[in-house]
Amino acid sequence: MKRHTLRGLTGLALAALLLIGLIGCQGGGQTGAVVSEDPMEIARARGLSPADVVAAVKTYQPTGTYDEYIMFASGGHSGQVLVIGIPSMRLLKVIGVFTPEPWQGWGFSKETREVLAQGNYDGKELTWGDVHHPALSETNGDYDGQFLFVNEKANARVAVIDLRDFETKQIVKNPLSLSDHGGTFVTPNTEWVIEGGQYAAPFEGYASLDQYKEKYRGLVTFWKFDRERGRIIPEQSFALELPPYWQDLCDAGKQVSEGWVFCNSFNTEMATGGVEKGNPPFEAGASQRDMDYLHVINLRKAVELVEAGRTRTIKGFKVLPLDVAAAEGVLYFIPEPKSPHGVDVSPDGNYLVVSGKLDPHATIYNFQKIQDAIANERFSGRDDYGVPILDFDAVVETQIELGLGPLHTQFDPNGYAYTSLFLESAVVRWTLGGPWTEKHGRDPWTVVDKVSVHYNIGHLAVAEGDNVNPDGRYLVAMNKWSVDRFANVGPLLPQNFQLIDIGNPNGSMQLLYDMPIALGEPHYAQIIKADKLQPWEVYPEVGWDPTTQSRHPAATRPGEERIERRGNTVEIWMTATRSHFTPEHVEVRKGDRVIWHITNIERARDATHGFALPGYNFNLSIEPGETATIEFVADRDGVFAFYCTEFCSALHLEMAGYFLVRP
Ligand code: RUQ
Ligand code: CUA
Repeated sequence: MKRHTLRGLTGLALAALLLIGLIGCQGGGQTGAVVSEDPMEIARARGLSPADVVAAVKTYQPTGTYDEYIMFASGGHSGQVLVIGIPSMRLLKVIGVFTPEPWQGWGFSKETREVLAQGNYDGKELTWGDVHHPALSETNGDYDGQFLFVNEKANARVAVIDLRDFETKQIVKNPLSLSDHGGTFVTPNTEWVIEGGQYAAPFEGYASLDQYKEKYRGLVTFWKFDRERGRIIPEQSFALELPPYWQDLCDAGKQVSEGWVFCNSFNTEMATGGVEKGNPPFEAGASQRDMDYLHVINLRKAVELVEAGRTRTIKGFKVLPLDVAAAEGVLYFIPEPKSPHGVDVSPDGNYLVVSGKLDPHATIYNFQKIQDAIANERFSGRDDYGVPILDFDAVVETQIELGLGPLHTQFDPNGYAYTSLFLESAVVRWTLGGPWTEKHGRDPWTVVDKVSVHYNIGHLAVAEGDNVNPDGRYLVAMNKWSVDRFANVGPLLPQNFQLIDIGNPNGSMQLLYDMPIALGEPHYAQIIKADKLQPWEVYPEVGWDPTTQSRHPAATRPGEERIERRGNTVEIWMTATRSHFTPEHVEVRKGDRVIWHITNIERARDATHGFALPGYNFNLSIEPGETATIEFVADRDGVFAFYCTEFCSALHLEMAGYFLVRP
């Protein structure tokens, strides 16, 4: 197409355009018009370096071709989850999770409103979220592409997303804690979805800060997942009571360490702040000690004790008490330096990597040594709550100096680990030791490469980099600050995802692409091989309820449309297809209760219809086959035109009707 346009230009016009391009380039690298067909000439005109051209070629995804990987990223404050293609870094979907999402009608239909309401706090509706850590379901420690779990830190909630339709099916509100952070993580066969806590508080009611040590508690919650039903079963779930240290990130053991769970913590000082009262501020009070505690949890043992009835019930939820856990070998502590953030288990399950935010080292623990220390009771003491503390020297494998502010680590298949360096704004690549040494053939436990990122990286995600079979290939740096990377859009700046090529383990890492994230602070992401996902193209049958993944009781076939009145209730069974709703007139009396079902009877892919009812604050997205319901009291009289909100056909604007509310 472009070529035709070019042929149509006169030589003079072409020369003029080229000149504009070249002048523009001298003015700052970006040009409006580059008309050459010669890649090198275009690159020169746009001021691109050879590395830029390589990066462009590595990330460009021609129309109609698909990305090799899909990344599920937290949507941060938006309360949603982002679906991003890799390597193109194209945004494919925003999944409504903890907050209403108008385009998808998420939280507007009766069905989805009920799912959202599962996350209410004591009946109070919450309209934002602080989404942190997505976790793909696993089979034998490998992503299986069936479900995605994600936590919401501000209110300690966990959501279940079904990857057959990329929609949220369930939200559970943790009854015992208000905030969480160390979740979600799954056990290698997704029997348990793990939600670690964060800021300690009393499980129930009020207690003053003087009673912090006695009354405040931390916890980690094990949510039982029923894969058949695609739901968490709260009655079969339990929490493990922990000291009021601020538990942080967790990871599930895998392979040799399957059955164990590891969570790091900070504020083992049990500082309670109060800078205004002359106390040390939290950031100082919580950083006094050289060591905090890595929590080592024997999950199998915990489950045995829960099944043996050793729990207490608090607020209707099973809790395995701290004294039982400490006495029965469920819980051990390991000293970990200095306000650590995150613990990551190597793909073989042998090594645990912990980075201290205030320590340039990563500390690597050896799982077998931990087992030996437990068996031989190599304890250096117990904490104030009676939890045995394993002797640091007995369990540590090594420490490596990585750089400033190390945070999170992921892995590739070649025996390399990748750690984010927050203070240094870099990603560092280093070698694992032990059985991994022969894979990379280099010195074990050694830094081999570093690449700068922009700026203040938090998490990083490697393709399948936290499961038992990492792919490597790509790494995404999830940067908190973007500063000067994008056009100035005012004082609030987007975050910056940077795609990095890690495909050549013997060469250096290469920065490929910047993607601004403009709706919140994503924390974590996971990257799955795209062909592991097998989502539906349309719903399996006409009249489908996505919230139950089964036939909707109000499914309506063509010819079955009707309006029925029962006393003050008016119920409508409507169908939608290109380009009309049936019926088109709906008339009620003011004060009537209206129950309105709409079935999209289309079978064509992408033939989604919207349904807007202005004045009553409804918008629905009704995908092919779906039935959705709105329910409300017609408390305003007047005439309300309802219409389709997806430009579905040439006569889309005619896809409308009147809702008449008689006074
Ligand atoms: S976090 S930037 Cu909320 Cu996972 Cu470490
Ligand atoms: Cu249906 Cu527009």
